[in-house]
Amino acid sequence: MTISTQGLALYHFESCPYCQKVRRAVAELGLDLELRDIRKNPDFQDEKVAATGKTQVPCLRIEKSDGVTWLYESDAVVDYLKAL
Ligand SMILES: N[C@@H](CCC(=O)N[C@@H](CS)C(=O)NCC(=O)O)C(=O)O
Repeated sequence: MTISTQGLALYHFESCPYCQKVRRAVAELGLDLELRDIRKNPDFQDEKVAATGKTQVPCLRIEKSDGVTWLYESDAVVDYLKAL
């Protein structure tokens, strides 16, 4: 059965080691997760900073029926994805 990643998006950039750690976990878990590269598309960074006030990546945007939350810290993001 495919694990649903609906409503999830990972804000990251290629050379960031913490982002690499999360992307590796995504690959190991076989998740089809939307990736939003903040360097290739600065609009992604702008919307994240507007929402959270933070420039840090990686960050997982979690959209559910009751709203949007932003999860920082690579270990926390990996734990969240493992628990899906
Ligand atoms: N403890 C954080 C460290 C993340 C981190 O240092 N990210 C760097 C890029 S590799 C960053 O976003 N630096 C810019 C900033 O913090 O605004 C994690 O594990 O996610």
